[in-house]
Amino acid sequence: MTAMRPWQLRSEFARRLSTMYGAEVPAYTTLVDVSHEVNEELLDKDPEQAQRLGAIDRVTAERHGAIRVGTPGELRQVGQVFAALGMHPVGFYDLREAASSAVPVVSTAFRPIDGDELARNPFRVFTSVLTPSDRRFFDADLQRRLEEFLSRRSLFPPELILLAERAERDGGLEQADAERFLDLAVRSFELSPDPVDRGWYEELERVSAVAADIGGVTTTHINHLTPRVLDIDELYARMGRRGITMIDDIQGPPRWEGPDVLLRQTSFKALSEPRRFREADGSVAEGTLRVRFGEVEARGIALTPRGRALYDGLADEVERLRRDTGRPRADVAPEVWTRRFPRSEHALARDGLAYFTFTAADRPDAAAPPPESLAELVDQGWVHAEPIVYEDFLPRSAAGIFQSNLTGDGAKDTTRQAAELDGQWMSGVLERPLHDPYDLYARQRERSLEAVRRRLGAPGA
Ligand code: OOG
Ligand code: NI
Repeated sequence: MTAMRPWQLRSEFARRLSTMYGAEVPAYTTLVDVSHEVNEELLDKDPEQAQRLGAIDRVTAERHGAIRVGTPGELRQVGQVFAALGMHPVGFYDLREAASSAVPVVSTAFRPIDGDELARNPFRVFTSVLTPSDRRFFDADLQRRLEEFLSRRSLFPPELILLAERAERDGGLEQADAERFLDLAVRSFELSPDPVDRGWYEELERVSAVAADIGGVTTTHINHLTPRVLDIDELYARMGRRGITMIDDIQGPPRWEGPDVLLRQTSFKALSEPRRFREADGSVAEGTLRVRFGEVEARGIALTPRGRALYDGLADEVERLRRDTGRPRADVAPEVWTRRFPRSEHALARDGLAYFTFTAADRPDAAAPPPESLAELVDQGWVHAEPIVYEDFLPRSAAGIFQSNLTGDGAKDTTRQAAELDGQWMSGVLERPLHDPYDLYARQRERSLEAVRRRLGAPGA
């Protein structure tokens, strides 16, 4: 019998989820095909450049998904299932504050955290949990009925949770158990054919379409699966030519002359899918719902807190200019970036704005002692800097992505009390440490610097 290790379970889970989603949402398959087409072309043109932020095998298999659950208990179970796949909660995202529309959830992302695990398969899942205690969205009566409804459902069969616990404890599963685990796990994220209670769904929809999507049904589902593309502008143009209308914008940093940083994403709106509804009189009628959509992303270099502050400042400036001048974002943003953001990776590394790993270069002429500072070591060619790819999400873009299946704006009453939920709350619910993305990048950087110090004996590095 062969054991499957967590990373093998993760790869296989991602692959099967992709097959399932492709069968259910054919436009997703188009997105994957076009992504691969674009990636292949770039690889042919310049293999080294194309693979600077990840080997092509990793990028080709790379996906992220998104799920939404209703209760702390459900979130804890999700954490258990993903732990079996070597995916750990990273970061806290509060989407209740999004300016554009009301989204009553807080979120984290489950993903591998070690460099070698990311290289094997970086599958990640953006996971949101509903916030029924937030008075800006739900009054006491609706909160009570919502929590009651959610307490009666069970998203994951007990057998799945038991197998997940065993996989985490033993560092994998034997073949037969792995097969069963994968089967149950994938099935938990399929769209259910069960009829939807129309009255209840519509009541929640008046508060927020996301509340209805989560709390209006008795199951959960994966709501998008996102391939990674190396040139998202090219992909955007090609999708249009294939007759698939994307949202108006590519979110995140603009296309510009300088380095690619963080994350750029775009999506197509949720498609109308047939669903059955239970009406007030108990009869079942055919109808449609828009709950699943497609998204694609291009990943860039991870920014340090200082780099991120600069990024957020530029995003605000672009938004202001766009509003004041009425010019499109795609015109305004590159101008602002050209004026204010460093033009080269070298400058990002030197100014501590982005994360890199460092390796000591071979210097046959190295008779002189190496300089003390990292900036000098890099400038004088003692040390090579390799960018660290951004493995996380952006709250602003995430809020925009949520719009992909919001039909209305919902009703958020900002005069009422917010529920105080933060990373500590999330960690308590999960009964697991919540990792800080910056710590993870910094640790990777630090480990590489230790090796440089050992090689060069340079104290200031
Ligand atoms: C999650 C939206 C966030 C992303 O890529 O930023 C997300 C959702 O719609 O549930 O997936
Ligand atoms: Ni997404």
